[in-house]
Amino acid sequence: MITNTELEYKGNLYPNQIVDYIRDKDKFYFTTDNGVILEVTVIQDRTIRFRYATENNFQPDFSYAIDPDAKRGYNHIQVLETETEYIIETAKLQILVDKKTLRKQISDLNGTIINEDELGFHWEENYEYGGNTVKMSKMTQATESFYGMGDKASHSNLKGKRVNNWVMDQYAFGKDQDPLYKAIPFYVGLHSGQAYGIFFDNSFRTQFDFAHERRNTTSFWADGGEMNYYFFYGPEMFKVVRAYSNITGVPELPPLWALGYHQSKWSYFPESNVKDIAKQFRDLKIPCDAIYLDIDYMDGFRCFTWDKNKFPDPKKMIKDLKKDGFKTVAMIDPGIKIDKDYWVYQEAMENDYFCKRADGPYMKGKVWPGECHFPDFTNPEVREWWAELYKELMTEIGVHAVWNDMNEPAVMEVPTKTAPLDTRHDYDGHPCSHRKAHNIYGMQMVRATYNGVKKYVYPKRPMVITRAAFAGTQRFSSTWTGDNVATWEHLWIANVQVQRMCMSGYSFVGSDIGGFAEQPSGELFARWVQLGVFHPFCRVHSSGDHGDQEPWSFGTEITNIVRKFIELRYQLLPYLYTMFWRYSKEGKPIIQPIVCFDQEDMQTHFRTDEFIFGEQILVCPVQEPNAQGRRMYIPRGNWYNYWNDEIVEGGKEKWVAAELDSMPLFVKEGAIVPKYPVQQYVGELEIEQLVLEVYFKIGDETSTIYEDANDGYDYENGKYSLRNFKLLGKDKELTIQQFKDGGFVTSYETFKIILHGLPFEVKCIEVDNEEVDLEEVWSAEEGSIQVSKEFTQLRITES
Ligand code: NBV
Repeated sequence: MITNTELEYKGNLYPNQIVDYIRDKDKFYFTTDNGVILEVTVIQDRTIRFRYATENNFQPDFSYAIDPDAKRGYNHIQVLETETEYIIETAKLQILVDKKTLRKQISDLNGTIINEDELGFHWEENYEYGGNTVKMSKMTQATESFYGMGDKASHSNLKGKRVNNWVMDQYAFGKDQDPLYKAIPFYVGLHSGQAYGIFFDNSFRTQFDFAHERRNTTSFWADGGEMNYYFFYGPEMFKVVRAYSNITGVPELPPLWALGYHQSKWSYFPESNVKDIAKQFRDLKIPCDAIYLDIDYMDGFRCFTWDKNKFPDPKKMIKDLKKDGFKTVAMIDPGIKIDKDYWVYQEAMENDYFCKRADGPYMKGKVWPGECHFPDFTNPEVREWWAELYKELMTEIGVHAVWNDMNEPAVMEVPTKTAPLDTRHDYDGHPCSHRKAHNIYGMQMVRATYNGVKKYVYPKRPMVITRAAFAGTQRFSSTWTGDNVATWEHLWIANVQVQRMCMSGYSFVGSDIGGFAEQPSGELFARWVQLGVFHPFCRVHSSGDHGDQEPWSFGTEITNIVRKFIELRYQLLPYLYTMFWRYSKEGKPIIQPIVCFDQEDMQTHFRTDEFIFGEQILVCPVQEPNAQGRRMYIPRGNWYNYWNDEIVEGGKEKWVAAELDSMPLFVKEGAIVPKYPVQQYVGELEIEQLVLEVYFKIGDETSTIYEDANDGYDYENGKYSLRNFKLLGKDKELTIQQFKDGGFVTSYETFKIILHGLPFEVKCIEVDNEEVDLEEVWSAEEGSIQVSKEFTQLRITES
């Protein structure tokens, strides 16, 4: 083994032997002879924080990523000391700290190594900027795979890759281009059937090397700050994501309209154009809930102003659109035009809210309005001011939601595309340069926006969208993947990015459907809509400098296909909403790559295309032109082909037919999938009956349906309806039990239960142990049963 002293010639410094150990309840401090302190905190049995100081000195403990409401608490901690190591044991893990090197080894309670330091912590002093480049290297375990890391446009399994986290405006980015718009320094590792996660909570530029430079090593490092990371143990992947979500937070439940289909373009103007687009949706009966106003609604791109030539009466326009069921979403950028006659500029100047350079002048950058200054959103007072700016926009003019763009921050005409690194930031009372604040700048902007929107749409729920993000931004805002391109490759990228974001704790995400730059063919557009309706955020957006990109822009055949899939999304809204509820409650990813669905099946570890929408629907987009179907991997278990009820056995690859008006879509056997009728927008119809699509299975399966008023906060006071169904299928019997919770009374009284794959003839139906008249409830033609929503047990038999 190479000793630490031998390694020092490379310019790196290493901890040496432990000379002091202190325990303070759930915290453990190990101090080395050369002044390194390792702080280990047991946050939960499966969540451990590791933090290192050099020169015996920790920096103030402050992070924007961490959710102040993160749950803490463990069942068990025990410490043992041997001649060579300290051993900290929790109810799930065992952490060994080597007395000579401070290296750690983490195992489960059976002794399986989950993660171990290779060289472990080391550092290099940064004489140019001060502080250290902090580094950590780990052993890569045999067959280890790596997932997560935000919006990387690369193969979902990052093994063999090196990635870089520096929030960047990347117009028309390409496959494998890095970095992109988001910095989420969190990954999930998987080996020996066990998953764990590491979140490196450091806002400087971070890099991760997943067995790229050296096959047996996985390492991560940052240009400054502390080596400060959280370790999460699964062993299931979704539990790792859940534990990470506990630490960095989850969003509140969005209003249901935010899950509808949204239409955007850069830009719809003037007012007549916006209204015309809205009218076409209704005339063509294509459901749509929101229309977006891009930067051109502003007066000379000044945020919080209106171009009165294009939009003479925005308040009335928004009101008219609302009558027709459309919400209006407006863009707000961070750059504030330098214009002494502009009130936002004046207020910021008077209060000294703009960022300054190290030597005193304001930071200046060119964006859409010309030269701009940029509010320092890392100053709490600036955030409060920014939140208040939304008052008029939301309460007076009536805008429903806000879209923050360019908040990396993007700056034009400079090679770095962003603010100079010496720009100063308050960082909530921990003054620093842009090197440290860059990655969280957009996050703090959208945090301020969220606070304003939330305050001014109250008692409704807020909806905010951001382009830039850091770990934890999911608490405040939904997001999209930025300026993609209308190519088939980008359809692949969008699919991978959204899955990856969901595995990075950021589930409220979608891509610009159809592509932002360039013009899609009708076929590409249709295939992208098919994917997009299964993404948590579903919006068509395009740069508008080419042809149109509305559902009807590509001829009747495409319009009909697009309508069919948007209608399917609206039917599946109660299913999707339930997933959002689960996500916002416990951080479970809304979309799971199939490796997360079945991590024990090695065949899933390198798949990119197939994913599970929620927990029970398998989706696989067609990503090539002229396809009549595709090969795909069906995860283990039995699945119903959604379109024809054919049952397929998983655990193998299969060719699945999918002409342009179809796509590979499967439902897990045993699932109960709720459906609403097609509506042109959320709330258009009062739901008179809830359809339950029941997919028969021999054996049992549970399904959940969450509903509430679709907006507002009554659900927090118990006004929700939670139904847990337990399905139990036998040769000649199907039983469905219902367990209800919550005080919300749904508008419908009955369920229409549609039975799929029932292997016997329905001869007898019992509701709560009483036989009912078949003629009254059963339609043999449709294979459906009408039954009161109150039942607790439904039994269907052949005799
Ligand atoms: O505001 C214009 C666009 C917007 O449409 C897009 O969605 C953003 O990602 N914005 C970028 C600025 C211009 C990009 C070339």
